[in-house]
Amino acid sequence: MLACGCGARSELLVEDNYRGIERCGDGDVSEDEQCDLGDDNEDRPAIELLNGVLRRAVMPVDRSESVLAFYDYASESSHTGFEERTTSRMFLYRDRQTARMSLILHHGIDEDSSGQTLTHGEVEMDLSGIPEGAGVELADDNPDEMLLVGADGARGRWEFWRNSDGAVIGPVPLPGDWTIRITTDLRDGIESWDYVDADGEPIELTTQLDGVLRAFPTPSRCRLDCTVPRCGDGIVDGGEICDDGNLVEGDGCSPDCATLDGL
Ligand SMILES: [Ca+2]
Ligand SMILES: [Ca+2]
Ligand SMILES: [Ca+2]
Ligand SMILES: [Ca+2]
Repeated sequence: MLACGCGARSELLVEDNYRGIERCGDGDVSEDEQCDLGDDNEDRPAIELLNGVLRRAVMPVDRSESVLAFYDYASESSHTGFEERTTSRMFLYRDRQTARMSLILHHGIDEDSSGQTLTHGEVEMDLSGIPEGAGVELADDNPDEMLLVGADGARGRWEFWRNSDGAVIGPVPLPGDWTIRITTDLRDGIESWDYVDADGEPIELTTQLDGVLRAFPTPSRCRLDCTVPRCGDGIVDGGEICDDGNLVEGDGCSPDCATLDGL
């Protein structure tokens, strides 16, 4: 007769149920948890990106130059280095010298400087939740192609031949308390849409659903992994503008996570 071991296993399960299995999210703080607020645990990063089931913390691309210098509008095109021939890209950009942040959108690529040809492109975007005080800092190529509409909206209607089109909207505050929603229609030439994160890596998005960028002005009291947010833990939480994982000054992020110092 073969021993199945079933009896021993069910005895173990009964024992576990009897003891109760501790886990993050059950509202009890166990030894290996810093906190546990049960259903009130939440992640509140400084900025998050949502697109359907996608939900992740993101940060701006940081450079030590103004957003307009970085966009480098010439030859009727952007030259950020993130251009792709058949891709529409969006990302937050921050000038490290002033900590001023903007939203950059661009589609396609400049034929003159890249040698790549996209004969015709057409993209439409409708944005809502543009933060108060933000405006169109640059419209590539024509002011009519990116307009503020209504109380907090913006409308992009771009058509382009052998060059890129796009726009810069700003300033976008950080820390912030805003939710920018972007509806995208790739009408011709452009085939994909993505968000470029701080490290330059694109995150693929679907145009079937809105892309949403959201800023939290304060950290959560307890994260979903039962850790307590703090400055210096390497995670840029709501209310922080940086967190380099230390409390050292002069290395790019101040010990209170409120200033881009040094560098
Ligand atoms: Ca727990
Ligand atoms: Ca253009
Ligand atoms: Ca932190
Ligand atoms: Ca630091």
